[in-house]
Amino acid sequence: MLRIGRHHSVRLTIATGAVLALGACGGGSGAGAARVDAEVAITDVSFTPAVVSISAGRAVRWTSTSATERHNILPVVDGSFAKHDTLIKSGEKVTITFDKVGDYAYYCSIHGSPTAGQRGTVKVSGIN
Ligand SMILES: [Cu+2]
Repeated sequence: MLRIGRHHSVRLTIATGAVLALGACGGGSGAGAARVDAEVAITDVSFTPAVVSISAGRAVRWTSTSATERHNILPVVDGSFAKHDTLIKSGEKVTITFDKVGDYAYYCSIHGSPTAGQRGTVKVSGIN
């Protein structure tokens, strides 16, 4: 006697879902850098202008016009924004994006401190 076995077909569903974790990129104007809303010159002993105002999600760009001195950009409240603690040379540009509303005081630790000397503030307001 010949018995015909039943064939159970098993479907294998192979999920090949590649999950791409995209870094948080400020939102807004396309991939990459956020729009620069304010420019600050880094001179030998100051940030000029010392106070700038931008909208949330936008960026501030610092440019060193300081021929020989080197500088950094440190938040007075550590962690309040992405600090730039490597020294900035003459002609170099640094762009930092600010995502949250608030007043962000900063300073250069070479020529200032949180309370004196080379300091500045970035005022970030909500988008209207
Ligand atoms: Cu400095």
